[in-house]
Amino acid sequence: MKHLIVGTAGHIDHGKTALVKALTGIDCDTHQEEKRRGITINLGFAHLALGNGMTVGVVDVPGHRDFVHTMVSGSSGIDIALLVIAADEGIMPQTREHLQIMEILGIKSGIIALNKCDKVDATALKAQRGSIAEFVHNTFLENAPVCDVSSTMGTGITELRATIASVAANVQERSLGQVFRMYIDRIFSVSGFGTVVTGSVKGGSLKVNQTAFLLPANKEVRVRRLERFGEEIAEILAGDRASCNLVGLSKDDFKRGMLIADRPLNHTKMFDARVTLFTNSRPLSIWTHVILLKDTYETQARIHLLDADTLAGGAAALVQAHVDDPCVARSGDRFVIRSSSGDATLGGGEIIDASPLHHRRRPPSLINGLITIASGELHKRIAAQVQKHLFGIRVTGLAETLNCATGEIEQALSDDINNGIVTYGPPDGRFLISASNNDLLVGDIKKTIQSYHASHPLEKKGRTHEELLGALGITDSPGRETFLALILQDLVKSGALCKAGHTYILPDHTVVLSPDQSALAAKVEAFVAAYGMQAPLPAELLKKADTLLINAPQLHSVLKYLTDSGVLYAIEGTYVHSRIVDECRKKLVLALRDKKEGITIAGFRDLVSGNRKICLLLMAIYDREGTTERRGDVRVITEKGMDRAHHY
Ligand SMILES: Nc1nc2c(ncn2[C@@H]2O[C@H](COP(=O)(O)OP(=O)(O)O)[C@@H](O)[C@H]2O)c(=O)[nH]1
Ligand SMILES: [Mg+2]
Repeated sequence: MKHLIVGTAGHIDHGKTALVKALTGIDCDTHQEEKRRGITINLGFAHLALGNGMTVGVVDVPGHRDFVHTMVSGSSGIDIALLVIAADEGIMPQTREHLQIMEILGIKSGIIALNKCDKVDATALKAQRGSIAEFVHNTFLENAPVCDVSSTMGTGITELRATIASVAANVQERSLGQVFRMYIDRIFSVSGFGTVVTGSVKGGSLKVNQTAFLLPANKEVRVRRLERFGEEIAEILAGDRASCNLVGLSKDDFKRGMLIADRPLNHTKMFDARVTLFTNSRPLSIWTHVILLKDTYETQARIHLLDADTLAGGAAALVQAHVDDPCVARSGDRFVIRSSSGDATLGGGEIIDASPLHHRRRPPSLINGLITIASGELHKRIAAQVQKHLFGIRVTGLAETLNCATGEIEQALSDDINNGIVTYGPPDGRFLISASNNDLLVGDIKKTIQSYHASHPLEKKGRTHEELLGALGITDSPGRETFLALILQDLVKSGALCKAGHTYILPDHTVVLSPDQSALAAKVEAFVAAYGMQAPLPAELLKKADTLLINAPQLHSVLKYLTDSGVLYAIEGTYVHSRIVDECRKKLVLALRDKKEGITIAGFRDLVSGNRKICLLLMAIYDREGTTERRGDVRVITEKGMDRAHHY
């Protein structure tokens, strides 16, 4: 069964409420004031069995010009428009206004009910049909069926119901893969139950006992009970008129215009959109104060024209809307703008980007980007969003931004392999980055490592993951660490990078000494070796180097090289030649093999005939490499040390 909502529209007194009653038996004008004044003020709700097993929700809206904002909030969630035109009066101001609004809201299907047929003769009826055909030309109702009815007499009601059924059969349902969103249109308390809110489900689904969120405050609630068409139900779906009994908050926390979602969502104070003005609208200047209506939400807003300096009636422009009250918006959402005094509907549009940067200037690149997104199919919108993220975006985050399911994104990516997007990671944690940003990022990674190699030519190692994060300036979010790890993994796999210990190096990085450097290395080595058991202090080394015309950086890189390649040992800033370390180790290990109680520093000094300082350094080296272990005042041999002893 499809889940769809039919909504009325049309001028006041043309019989919308009477027609809903004739179709459903439900009187939507239930309020005292509505009864007294004989007009609809609030939204009315009913449900209509179509006779084919299918039931649709019905929203009845007011036709009075003072309640256009109520009409917009009711019409925002509907799938099929039921435009009611009284045969005796014909097309009137709110007939026009409501049609324009429904066009702007993106409603695609509808039916025209030519009501009060009992009041006119056949000739007048024919004339009305002629003017209606002209009126709906070039609108979504151009090919809509026109049904002659009389709500009070009951004429044509059966035929109208059958027409609604056949139109409903051709309407595409809303997506269930989306985030669950329901904008609140009514709030009430039911004694013993708590707060109940109602609305039209815009997308996704919600189950009983699930956790939901009241937005934009992002407050958590539990779903205790759900109803559709007045009957309890376990799950509500996109396209349902539903009521939700929610626990966890008080009734005062809820306001019309807020929304219930199945996850926390960001709200925004601005979005980019394409706005179209009604043909009869007054023009907009570059900045215009308006009232902005989106679903059941209403706010003061300023509209900033991006690709035009003024906008005339009937024309369209790209805009950035700045709203006074936080708004939960998704790309593709529709909205209506009215004059700031609320006396005229100006037009409306579709949100292109719900998380834009603040556009103070309006460069052509910005405009072109927006045009691409606005006109584009899903893969173009994906490409445009992904391009904004220099360091990639998670597929889940992208799905939320684009208001679609992750599966739809995966599908769009596999449909079009050449759309310039590179993906990293497993499906559930996939990151997307544009090919051009990926090239830049990979280039930056290589450059960072390259420049490290260049400034440390005698070092075998490169840069660690953490050092790269810092060097690339991507330290601000934990997700990006994962992203960089995935890229590095990929680069190692493809051979673009290699690992050296915990660091990443370029594959062609080798430490090759030039003849000059070799000569230098030989000099420094000989010089350290000459000290024998007198380990040179760093300052002494520098002084000696100076006399050999070796500067400090040269000395350091050569020392690093000699240490990396095992010729020298570096400990506590002091260098000891490996020959000394090896000779003394042999003596120590052989002595300790038969001396399980261990050896003191004094004993070690006697063994190797060295000064106290070098003996302390050597013992530190043997401890570090695991040959010996300190036990109070003595060093004992370890298992690893015993292994070594066997080789001597
Ligand atoms: N003669 C006649 N009167 C109708 C018909 N439909 C509605 N009316 C009357 O027109 C008035 C306005 O109807 P209502 O449903 O409140 O109009 P709405 O403002 O469009 O909701 C009421 O007095 C109805 O009884 C009809 O088909 N024939
Ligand atoms: Mg009414």
